[in-house]
Amino acid sequence: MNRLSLRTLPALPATVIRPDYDPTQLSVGILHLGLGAFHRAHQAVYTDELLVRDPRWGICGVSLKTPRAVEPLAAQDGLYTVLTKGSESTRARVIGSLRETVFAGADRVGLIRRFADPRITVVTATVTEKGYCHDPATGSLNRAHPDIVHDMQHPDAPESAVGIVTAGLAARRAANAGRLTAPLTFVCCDNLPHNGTLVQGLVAAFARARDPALAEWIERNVTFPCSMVDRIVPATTDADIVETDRLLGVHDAAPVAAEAFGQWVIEDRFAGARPAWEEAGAQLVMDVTPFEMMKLRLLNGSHSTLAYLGFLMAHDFLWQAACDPLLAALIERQMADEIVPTLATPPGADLAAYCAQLMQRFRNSALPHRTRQIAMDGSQKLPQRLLGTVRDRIGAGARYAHLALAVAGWIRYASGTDERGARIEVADPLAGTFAQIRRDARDDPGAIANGFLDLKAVFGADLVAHDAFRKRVGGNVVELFQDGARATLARHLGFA
Ligand code: CS2
Repeated sequence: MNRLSLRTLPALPATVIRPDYDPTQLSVGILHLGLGAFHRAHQAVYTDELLVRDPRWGICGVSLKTPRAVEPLAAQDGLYTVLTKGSESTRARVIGSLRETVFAGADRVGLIRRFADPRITVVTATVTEKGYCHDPATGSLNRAHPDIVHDMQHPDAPESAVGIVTAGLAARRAANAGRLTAPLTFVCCDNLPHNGTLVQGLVAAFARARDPALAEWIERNVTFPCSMVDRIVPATTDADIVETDRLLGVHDAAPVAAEAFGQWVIEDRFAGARPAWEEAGAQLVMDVTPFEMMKLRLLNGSHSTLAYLGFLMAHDFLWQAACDPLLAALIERQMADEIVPTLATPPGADLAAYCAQLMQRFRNSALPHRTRQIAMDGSQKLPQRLLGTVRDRIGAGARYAHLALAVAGWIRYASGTDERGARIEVADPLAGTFAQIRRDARDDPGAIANGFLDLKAVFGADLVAHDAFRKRVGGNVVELFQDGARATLARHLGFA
């Protein structure tokens, strides 16, 4: 089978949507860090919409940790397919916005120099929560993180995203010495609270340690608007590749499958030129906070709850968990009774309708989203997905019984065995710590719960010291170990 490429593009079947511009005529105005499925189904698609009118915004996509995504894309001239999967139909669209693909490990110096290119005025990033090497509970730079330790010693050969951005900004500053500055905007597109402000703080801390004048230059020339990003994009499966090849008639080794829904809300605080993403449906607003809280707490909070308890209840896929009547009841009550009361309604939104739409989105069986995939990196996700809400409920003197059960579900999962006693491969930067807690607790559920609840990096000093919170979550962990998730949940909901 021929390969998808600029050469085979014109011969694709008419049913496949494709670039309505000539990809070879684009210049590169965006540098993107993190070439995973999410970027390719989100920012790259919004950008693709604009290129027929404004060819300045081709993307240079950088993979920081592995060449895995780069190789197939490079072999296809950066082209790939987005399969949009609704419950009834699938649509294939070839995206042409990714004009260059780079593996950081192959040319670190070239990558850093790229930040100085005056045509590049926007840097975007999807490096996952853990990719910023911060302390999830406080949002400050984790100076003990091995990548940060390395980058502090070798600032010109950085490994971490924060180290690379700082080195890149130093190169931009050097290139602009004595001339007009070239303002730059960094748009974080990861699911973190106040993501722009958070990354700005991390880069500032790193830059200050390296050179206070650099930190000052960054403060004057670079903005870090916050953004809320949303589209459910599971890891690509072999079946997605087979389906894409059938629809295209040529082989695409790098397709992504996503739901039809998409949302992007960006704080309108750009330092220099930017793509008119609003023409592709993005919302440019003064304050992203209410949108971000709605999304992180309702969507991602529910996702994590379904992932941990759903996995324990033997659901491999998220849609199965969302269709399980017990879990669905928990999620609906958790959203309506405990999460929504902590939120401000974003302009134009309807929180009850948003919750109902989420249940539909979660139940999309055309997207096999693994509970195990969402369960990854819980230590980095829990603070913004569940614990901020818990804090607000505690502050208001209100109930948080459902949220506490969700947190207990995480602890039960992260303790590393499933309900049949089989080992769970817990993927998390703190996995080693979790295993040590389990060993020290000698399989005693109460001691396991206590070990986890002592983790300040996750729970913060306040929740670690909060007796009522510990008692409630700890009690749920013991129940989950003793009776299993299904019986615990049935009792919790008053169904048993
Ligand atoms: C998911 C998110 O993997 C996860 O943790 O909760 O990736 C989720 O699918 C997206 O945030 C949806 O916008």
